Amino acid sequence: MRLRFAPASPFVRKCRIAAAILGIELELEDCNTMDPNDSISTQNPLAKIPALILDDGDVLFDSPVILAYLDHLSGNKLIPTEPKARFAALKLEALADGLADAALLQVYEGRYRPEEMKVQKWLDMQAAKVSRALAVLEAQPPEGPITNGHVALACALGYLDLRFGGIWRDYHPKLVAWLDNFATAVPAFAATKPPV
Ligand SMILES: N[C@@H](CCC(=O)N[C@@H](CS)C(=O)NCC(=O)O)C(=O)O
Repeated sequence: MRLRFAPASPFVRKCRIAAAILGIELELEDCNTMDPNDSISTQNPLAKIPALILDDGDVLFDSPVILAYLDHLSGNKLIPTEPKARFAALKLEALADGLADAALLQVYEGRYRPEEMKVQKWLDMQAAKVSRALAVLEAQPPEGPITNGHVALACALGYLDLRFGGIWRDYHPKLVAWLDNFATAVPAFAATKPPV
């Protein structure tokens, strides 16, 4: 299986870490989502990564679907099957992905819009989503065995470290400790750290 990949993507990182936890090998294939000629736009009409190219040529996206597929292949070791735990893990994954999305949109605003066209109100709205999500997670950091939600949260926090200078660390000591514990338990977190 080939994963369309870019080193800084928190969503690609989720898939790589999940695969490592589950003992599944993924081939990485570079992708440039900004290049209209990159085959990603035929593999995924949304032209987003990650996209997982299966051996039969079928393509899976987005990252929650890929994690669910990898988990299915490995006999459900990452996403709990018991309903209460399952929906808690899926909800945590959605919250962490949403946090990463709101962070990513702020980065894209800087990357794609000329300075004079920036809309501060919209940037503030995205920053507020990140702040609220962090506050909720700091109040009650995830517990228990590692799930898809934990993997997503580690990658979202890693993205804040990469693109926002790790400022979140100054105000969220419990989450910092949580991420340290995750990194100790999951060597793939350090192994997939994006280059600065
Ligand atoms: N919900 C998607 C988000 C994927 C996403 O936003 N990927 C970014 C890279 S980190 C991307 O491909 N951006 C290109 C674009 O938005 O055109 C997922 O979980 O996979």
